[in-house]
Amino acid sequence: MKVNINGKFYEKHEAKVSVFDHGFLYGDGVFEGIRAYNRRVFKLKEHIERLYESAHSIMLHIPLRKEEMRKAVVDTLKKNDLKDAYIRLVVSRGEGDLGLDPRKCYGRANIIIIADKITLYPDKFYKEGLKIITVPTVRNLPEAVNPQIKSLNYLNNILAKIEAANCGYDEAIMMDSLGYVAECTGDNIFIVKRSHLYTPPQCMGTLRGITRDTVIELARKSRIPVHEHVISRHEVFISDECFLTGTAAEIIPVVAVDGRSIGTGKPGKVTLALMKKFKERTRRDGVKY
Ligand code: PXG
Repeated sequence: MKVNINGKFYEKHEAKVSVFDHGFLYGDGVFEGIRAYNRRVFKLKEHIERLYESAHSIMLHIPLRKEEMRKAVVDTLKKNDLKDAYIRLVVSRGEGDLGLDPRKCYGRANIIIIADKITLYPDKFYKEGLKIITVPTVRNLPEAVNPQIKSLNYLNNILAKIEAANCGYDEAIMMDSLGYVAECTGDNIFIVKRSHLYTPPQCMGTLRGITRDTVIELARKSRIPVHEHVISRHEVFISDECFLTGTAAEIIPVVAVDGRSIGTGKPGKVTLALMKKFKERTRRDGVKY
């Protein structure tokens, strides 16, 4: 595996950044998780756009133009000769001193691009569905660290993941500070009720996921009404179907939440239809390399 650090390629064991990098010391930086299917990078433009928005929000200057960043991602895929891949693009504040003041980061941002393969969940869960729970850790408040910023500080989500794992579950639903459903630790959430699709609005504690946007578009094209609306735990329990979306997980059915079975307890019709459409879309669209 060849890892791209600031435009140079390194073998996996030699791909290193300084322990004084503020990404390591403070989680000061931003990232994206991107997928490539069949030698096409899916939604590359959207991921790069979101990366630069996250960076702008935390006042992190990325020393590359967006086109150069897109090219760097494509070059890394070519270098690794991967047909299907998961790309982790990280931009950290760079090296500084031991204080958290980013003005003391004398170097420039570090840009790291790793291209690898991942399957997040075993195939079984895509066929049979996931059983998940809600957890006590509340999603970051937008007024604190806005969940729209894909920052290197993922402790909020990791704490929720730990709580799920402690109870024997692989994924957790996080609520916002008002007690409504926000999202999962690395995925957005959808429910289906009477053939309408619902997902929490992005204003409270929800990342505007690129897979989420794709699913909304696919659903609308299939004439399924979509509502971005607050969802309570009760509404999840009584939904006909539930599924999660994310670049890593793609679309994964949920068949139980907090011990309540969802719908028939099996992946639902709407979910399966959207999974099929999503698969077709990922094979067809994207920047060729
Ligand atoms: N919510 C959160 C909090 C995320 O981190 C998503 C939703 C889905 O967004 P996209 O744009 O990918 O559809 C994400 C992004 C992992 C992992 O290993 C997943 C993400 C980020 C980092 C790691 O599961 N997903």
